[in-house]
Amino acid sequence: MPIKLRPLEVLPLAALLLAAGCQQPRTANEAEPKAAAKRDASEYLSQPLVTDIYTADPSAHVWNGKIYVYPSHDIDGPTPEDDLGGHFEMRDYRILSMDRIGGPVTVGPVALDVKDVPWADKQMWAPDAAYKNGTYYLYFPAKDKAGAFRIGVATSKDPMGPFKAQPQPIKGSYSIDPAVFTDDDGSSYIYFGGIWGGQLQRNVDGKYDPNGSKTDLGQDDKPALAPRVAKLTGDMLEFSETPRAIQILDDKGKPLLGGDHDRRFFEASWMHKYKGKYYFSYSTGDTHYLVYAVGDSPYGPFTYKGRILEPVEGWTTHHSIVEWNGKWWLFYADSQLSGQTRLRNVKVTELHYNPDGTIRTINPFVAKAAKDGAAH
Ligand code: FUB
Repeated sequence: MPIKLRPLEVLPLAALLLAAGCQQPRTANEAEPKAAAKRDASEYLSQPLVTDIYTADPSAHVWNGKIYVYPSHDIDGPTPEDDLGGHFEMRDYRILSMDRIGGPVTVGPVALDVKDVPWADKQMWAPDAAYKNGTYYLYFPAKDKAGAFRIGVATSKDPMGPFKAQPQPIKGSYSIDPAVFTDDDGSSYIYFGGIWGGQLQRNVDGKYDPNGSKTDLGQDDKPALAPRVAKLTGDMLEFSETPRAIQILDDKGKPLLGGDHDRRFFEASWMHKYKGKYYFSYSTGDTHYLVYAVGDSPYGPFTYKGRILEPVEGWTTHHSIVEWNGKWWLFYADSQLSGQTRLRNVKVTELHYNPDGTIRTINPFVAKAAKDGAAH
C-alpha cells in the first residue's frame, strides 16, 4: 500500500536510498531474494517461510489437517513507490502448503494469472480462500480496466489450484483485501476494504468515484471509514446482501474516529472465532499495527481491544490467524529478505490468549535482553 517513511531506526536501507532520490537496481520477477544490509537474521522473531519467491498478505487455512497459505506474490516492477501502492504490481498467485508448522513448505505453480481473468487489468493484491462442498474458492482483488478495484472469485477442486476465474467480478464489489469466514452454521461472510490505495474512500456509496479522496474522508473528528461485510450466497460466488459497514467502537461504545490512526481501520481484514466470540482484526496502515476488536456477531459491532503485532520491517502489515494442532498461529509478513516494502516474505509465529480472551501483543523482533541471554 502507500509508502510513508517510518522512524529511522526501522527504515530499510532501500527506503533511505529512495528518500535520497537514489534509484534501486531492479531484479527479475523471480530473482533469488538477496540479503539486504540491515538486521541480522537472529534479530527477527521468525524467519521467512519461503525464500525463492517474494510473498505477502498470507491468508492461512487448515484443510484435511494440512496448512495452506494464500499470499500475494510480490514482484519487482518499474513503478516508483507512491502513497497509493502503485508499486504493488502483482500479476499472479502462488499457493504455499505444509504438513506442519516448522516443516518443509511447498510453493505451488501459478494458481491464477491476471491474463486469465477477463475483467482484471492489474494489481492482484491480497487474496483469501474458502472451501465448500468439494470446491475451493479463491477471492482476490484486482484493478479493472477503469482503474477501480473489484473483487473476483475463482474455483478449483484442488486447494493448490489452478483456479478458474468467474468472467465478472462479484456484483457490487469494490475495494480490496477480501477475507472469508465460515461460521459454525455453515454461513460464509466476506470482509473487505482498504483506504488510501485500497479506494474505500472512493466507494462511499458503493459506486467508484475516480476523483474521490486519495486518503480517507478527511474528517478526523468523524467516525472513521468502516470495513465492509456481506453474507455470501450459498454457491459462494456473490454477495447475498448489500455490504454493510462494520462498526468498530472504543471501550465507551463510541465509534473510532478518522483521526485515530493508531486504532482506526486501514486494510487487511481478518475474522476468526475464539471461545464463541468474533475477533475482527486489521491493519492500521500508516501507523503499522495489527490490531483487533471483539464482538458477539459476525456483523459486529466490535469493540477495540488492542494490538496483535507491533510494526514489522517494511510499510505494510497484513496477517491471518488460524488454529492448528491445538494452538493458534499468526501468519504475517515483513521485508526481511529484500529490505524493500514491495518485496515481502511471509512468516508465522504462535499467538497466545490471556485467560480473559485478550491477545498477547507480539513483538516481531527479538528483545535485545532475550537475545543476549540466549547467547550466553
Ligand atoms: O499487497 C498489496 C496490498 O498491501 C494489500 O492488499 C494490502 O493489505 C497491503 O498489504
